[in-house]
Amino acid sequence: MLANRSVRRIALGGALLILAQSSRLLAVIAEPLPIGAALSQTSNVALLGQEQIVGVQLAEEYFNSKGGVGGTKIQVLVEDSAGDEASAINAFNALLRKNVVAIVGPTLSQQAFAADPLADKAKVPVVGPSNTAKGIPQIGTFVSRVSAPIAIVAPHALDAALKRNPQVKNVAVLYAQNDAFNTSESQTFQAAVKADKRLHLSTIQKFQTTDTDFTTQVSEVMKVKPDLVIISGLAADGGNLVKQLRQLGYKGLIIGGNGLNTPNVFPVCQKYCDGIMIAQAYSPEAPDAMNKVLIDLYQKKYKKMPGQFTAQAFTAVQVVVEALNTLHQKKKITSYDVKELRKELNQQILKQSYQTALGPISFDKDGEIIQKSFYVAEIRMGADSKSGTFAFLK
Ligand code: 1QQ
Repeated sequence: MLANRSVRRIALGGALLILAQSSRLLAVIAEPLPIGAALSQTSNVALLGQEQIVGVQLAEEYFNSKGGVGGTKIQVLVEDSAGDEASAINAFNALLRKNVVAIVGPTLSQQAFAADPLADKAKVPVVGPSNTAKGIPQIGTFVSRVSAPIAIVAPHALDAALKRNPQVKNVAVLYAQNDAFNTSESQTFQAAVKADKRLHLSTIQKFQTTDTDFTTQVSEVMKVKPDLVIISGLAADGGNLVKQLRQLGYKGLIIGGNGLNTPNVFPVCQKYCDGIMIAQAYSPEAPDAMNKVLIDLYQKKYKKMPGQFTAQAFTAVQVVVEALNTLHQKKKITSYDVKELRKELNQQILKQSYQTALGPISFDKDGEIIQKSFYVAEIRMGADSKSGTFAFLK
């Protein structure tokens, strides 16, 4: 197609731009290959996003050390998607202007519902690294995710809690109603509690991800004398809620949702984080070869084990790189028109299987991840009330 048009090639900051005479920017296969990452680096959501940045950076380093895409290096371009929809939209637009071949992001489902349609319209593949709400892959043809739907992951935590204390009867559920993921996750928990004849859904309390004072909700929870409290919030609000619940005397089991699934919650609830049970789509104990690779890379830098958000972000980049490598075997990657490349990349992402740190994965026709193994971890805080670990339950 390009051959029919008169094209001019200009080198610009290391990138090779191909301009059509029509002055419409036609194709950019820049070297290194630009892969966008729209992840939260500021706001409260950075408690979750920070771990993802580490994941995409380790992936960039690792896959480049393995030759990138047929010898062409990749470059992960990070834009801060902060904590709200507008910031995610800005991050996506900035990445689209940089002619990325695909986007990994954004951090929250709430943001994905707002920003993903832009990429879908521009026909740029989006691989969700942590979007777990119902309906994400259905946003559009160009949207897939490596983060297993919360409807599949979350019930594992309820099973683990009931195994820990088979006497559980009264259950209190709390969730951040201004957030799509937390609403989705809570619906899953509520349905699972209602479906279990041993359990009674005693109260449902709502809050906002921006809340810091949970006195009202906690007093309502205490009135029903729960044996189990299930919290769907993000790290800052969820962590504070746990703290206030314990400070007001709650002694029973606590399940935290995916929004609390980070060591960054430790400074928020401190010693009160101890015992929170959280379902996991990743285990550092899984035997997969790529998990060993990730753990080695991570330990060298951080002297501890990676968490789920790091592993999923690493995997999102892996998926893009491996699908690009498959395309490269058919046709040299740098000879693609960028629009053609994105379209073929999207199809290829959905077609192949991957051996990842999350185990073997593939996608269904909608771009939903197909993953086998899920886990439950429990937070164990150290005597200093600062350090803690995620202990994986057998
Ligand atoms: C979502 C989530 C968040 C907890 C990811 C950080 O699962 O928004 O879907």
